[in-house]
Amino acid sequence: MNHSPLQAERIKFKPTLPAVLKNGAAAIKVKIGKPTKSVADQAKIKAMFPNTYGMPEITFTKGKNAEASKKVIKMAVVLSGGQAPGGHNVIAGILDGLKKANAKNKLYGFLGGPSGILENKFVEITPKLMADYRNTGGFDLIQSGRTKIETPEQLKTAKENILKNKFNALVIIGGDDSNTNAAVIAEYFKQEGVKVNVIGVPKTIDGDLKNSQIETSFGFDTATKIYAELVGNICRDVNSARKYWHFVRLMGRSASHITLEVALKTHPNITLIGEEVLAQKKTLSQIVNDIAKVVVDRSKAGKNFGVVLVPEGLIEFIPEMKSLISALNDLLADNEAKLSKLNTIKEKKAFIISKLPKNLAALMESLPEGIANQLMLDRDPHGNVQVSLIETEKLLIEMLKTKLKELKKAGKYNGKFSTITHFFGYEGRCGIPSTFDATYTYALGYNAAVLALNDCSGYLSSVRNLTKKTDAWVCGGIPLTMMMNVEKRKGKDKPVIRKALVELKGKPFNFLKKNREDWAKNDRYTFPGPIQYFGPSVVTEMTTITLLLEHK
Ligand code: FBP
Repeated sequence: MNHSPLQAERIKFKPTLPAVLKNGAAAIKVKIGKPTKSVADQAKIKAMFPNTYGMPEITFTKGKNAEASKKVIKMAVVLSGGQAPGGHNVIAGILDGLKKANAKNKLYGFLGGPSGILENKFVEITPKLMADYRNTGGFDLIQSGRTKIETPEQLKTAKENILKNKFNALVIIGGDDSNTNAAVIAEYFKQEGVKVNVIGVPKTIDGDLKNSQIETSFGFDTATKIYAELVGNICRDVNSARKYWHFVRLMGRSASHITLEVALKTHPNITLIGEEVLAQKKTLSQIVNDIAKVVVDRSKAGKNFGVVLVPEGLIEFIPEMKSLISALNDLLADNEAKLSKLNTIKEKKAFIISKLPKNLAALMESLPEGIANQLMLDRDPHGNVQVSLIETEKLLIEMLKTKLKELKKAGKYNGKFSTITHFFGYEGRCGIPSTFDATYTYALGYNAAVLALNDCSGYLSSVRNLTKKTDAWVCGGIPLTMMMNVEKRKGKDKPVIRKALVELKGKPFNFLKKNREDWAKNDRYTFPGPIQYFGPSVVTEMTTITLLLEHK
């Protein structure tokens, strides 16, 4: 494999292990905590997971554990969902944890995500193969996918393939949905008497797989550093040219953690946070009015420029837009035949509007043409509107232009509003992991191997105390069922790991709230620059502002 000079140097990096993991599984004892409960809906979750509910939290301490290195195991790993920097290091950590315990232990990787389990496609991950992927970004060693193993047939196939290959453990590296799936598989295996340990690892750049036990998901650190570098550069460009308003939409399918972290790192003029919009029940036009106020005020101060951050999930947090999308999903599904007979988009739109309740019809009519069309035409394989494809930043700009025209007519605004749009998402998901992510993921993987060697099934690999030196990180396992609640999915009760949204009473959001008036008026931009892999520890080892504030 060809490596760039930086990657070649980076491959040599040896992540420090937390002190407790340093001497391998034979020197790690399992400390059993108290039985646990799910975060909500205890009776329902208990009934859905009779074999894995209530298991105790596990913490690792130093001590003799000869058993863990006596057995020889075959372990399989799978990457699930969107890419996140550090995935390869989780695998490297698992491999090294297994080999340190017993050189005969082996690791295999299912190919292409969970569908690889169903299709029985895998490779052996040997130390030689792994060598080229240490500290690299991406998931290309074994790729990823979004298949879920849920139906009785899929669960049976998974069991047959795992047993056929004599695997003793399965590690699922994924986000909230994938780890919910890990819990379902762990429960199914126990119910079937299959002695295969299933362990999850918390991954997602979105940062929404976190709770009182999981401090952060891996990938969030690197991805937000990459976006913050880009946004910081835009802030500097804006401040130099002084002629454009830049609207930047940032990934995060639902929660606004990425946008918040990037705002804390760069201090843009306007930051929209979906969770706040929902809490304040804001309408689209109220959001537009808020932005317009800042544009007008800045213009009066001679500043016809600025930077606005927009979270990818914003649309679904706006109550009226959420209602419109849900009504459209139903209408489009119920009237498919009639709609297919209409020839033009104009006719389709008129038909849809005639079927919508009055308030939603008015909202649909007020939307810019391109967005209204997108809402009607771009649908996913289930027939639903593809919210993540909606270019919210363009929607806001179109509506702002109309608003500013009105203000101009009324003599309340006399500025220039030239805009440039960006969407940053895929740019950050496969970056070379930061030192924090490289070290955290290696520890998560190593820790997952230790959990498997101790027959802990149905656990999420947990490494905590992350704002302290690596030596002091606390390792162990959190029962997956502990993080669950019941939510309605397609009209049915489903057990799911609760997604962590931006906490409006939390310190990171409050920092933004306290400063945003100042950032709106005055140009307090900061320029984080690129991720540093070499140099003073103050820049190489820093983690997210979110984590630092949450631990303050
Ligand atoms: P995960 O939750 O699986 O980690 O993926 C998150 C994410 O990167 C979102 O931020 C984004 O909306 C989505 O994936 C994009 O998905 P896809 O890769 O399927 O286009």
